[in-house]
Amino acid sequence: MSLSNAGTAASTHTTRTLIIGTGFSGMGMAIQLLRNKQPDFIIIDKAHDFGGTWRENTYPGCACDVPSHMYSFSFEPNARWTKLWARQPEIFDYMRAVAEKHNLKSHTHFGRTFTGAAWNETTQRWTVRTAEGVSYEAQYLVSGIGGLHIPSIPRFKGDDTFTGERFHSAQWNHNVDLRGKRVAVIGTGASAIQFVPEIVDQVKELHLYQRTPAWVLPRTNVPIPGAAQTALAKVPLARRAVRNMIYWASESLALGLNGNSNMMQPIERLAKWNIDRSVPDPELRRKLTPDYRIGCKRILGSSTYYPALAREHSSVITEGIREFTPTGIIANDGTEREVDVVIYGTGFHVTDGFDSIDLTGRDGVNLKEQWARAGMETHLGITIAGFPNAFFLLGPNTALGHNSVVFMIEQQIGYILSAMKLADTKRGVIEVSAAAQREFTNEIQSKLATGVWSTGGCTSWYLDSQGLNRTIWPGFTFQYWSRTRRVNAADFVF
Ligand code: N01
Repeated sequence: MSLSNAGTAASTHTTRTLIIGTGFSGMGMAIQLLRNKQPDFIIIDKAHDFGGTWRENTYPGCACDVPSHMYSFSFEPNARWTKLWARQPEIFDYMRAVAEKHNLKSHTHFGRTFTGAAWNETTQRWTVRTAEGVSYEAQYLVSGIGGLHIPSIPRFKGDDTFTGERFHSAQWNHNVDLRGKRVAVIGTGASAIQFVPEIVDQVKELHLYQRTPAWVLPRTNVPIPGAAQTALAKVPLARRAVRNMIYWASESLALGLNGNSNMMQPIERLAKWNIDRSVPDPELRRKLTPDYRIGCKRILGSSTYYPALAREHSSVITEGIREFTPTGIIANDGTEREVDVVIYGTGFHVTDGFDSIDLTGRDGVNLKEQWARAGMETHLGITIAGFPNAFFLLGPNTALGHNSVVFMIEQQIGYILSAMKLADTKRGVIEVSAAAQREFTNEIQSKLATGVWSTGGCTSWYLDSQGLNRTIWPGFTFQYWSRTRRVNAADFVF
């Protein structure tokens, strides 16, 4: 991709709106700015293509675990999804096609790594810095950095002495040929359960180091026949009906997640049945059966994960990792397994991932320090007191355990556009009040205290270091829609 419009080192660009990231968030924001006749914006991205997480994650089997007719822009439907849960290459292609259709490339500076931004009281603008030395002056700053982009690679004693290959699922090393290799996988989250069944046939031995078993519902990824795709392409009403059906089916899960965890019992029974039918060995079944309520961690879906682990050459190790050696891994029970490759399916820095945003707001207040002192408080996950004209897409407490985050992103984009419009009727500056932010945070945290994430008996990456859930929206997504469809001027100071 061209860098021709990205400027040279040490240059400064001035723009009305600076968007960080070219994933669903950044692209969606950009397209809506265009549709609202506000073309004065620049998107920056560290990489050289659109797609965000769908550009970065290329591991075998990488797919969306939300049906794609829902996990796509409502204003850019794709009748041609070939599978109910599209795989990464298809989603990546969709995003690139959407970017091309809206000519986003002409607004995008690729190869620009956001390092921080500071609010300038004098100019009432954000000064945005990049690692490459190019800077930007912008009235509005919109973060579309996503929640899951900094791989978390745990350290183990001796790991740097390991002489084989090691890589994280989000940084898959496609140069490593796994055929005939002894492979260790660490982690049992959404990524691992997708790539384990894909590699099991290639490898000589597969050793899965499991700290906590996941609840996994049966799921067969059905292809969408060509005739159905054509019908969906021809009949927009049918497309909308499919989307609505998926939406409401997913929403029903929020009933159990949000409060009455008894409602999760039938789903838990289905997941238990999935283990029982797939794993004949009682000892392996015991290892794979979680002891916490389903939904406490993200619910996974696969009909191939358990059969992969039940294979002769697979083993599930639950004793924990004591240390690495140059040729393998020693578990806490002292058993050493020699391996050629270690794959980390160990997830991402999530609540601490926001630490990477070095943002300095009014009076020199640093966001990271403010959050360390007072907790990750925001208003609707979008705005933060003390940080005027800065907006966050998929900010704290707006990720989902039950439906499509693209839906949340679209509501947030609408809200941001309204907030900008409101600011323009004032002095061009808008800042949420500390009172509105406090009220929202208290409300969310009291709701979360009774949800399955807090009462389900597990720990998860939804929780921050103080055990508070700073990740999930504790409600139906239509409640979020209702909360964000209008900007309440009383929540802001101007
Ligand atoms: O990561 P995870 P992921 N020693 O954090 C284990 C999204 N996603 O990449 O459960 C040993 O879920 C950890 O163990 P435990 C989706 O939102 C979406 O799989 O903490 N093990 C866990 O088993 C998803 O939720 C799609 O005890 C260690 C695993 O590593 C999110 O990405 C597809 C460890 C990490 O699981 C993250 O999923 C894929 C240690 N020190 C992913 N540290 C879609 O389809 C961690 N673990 C949209």
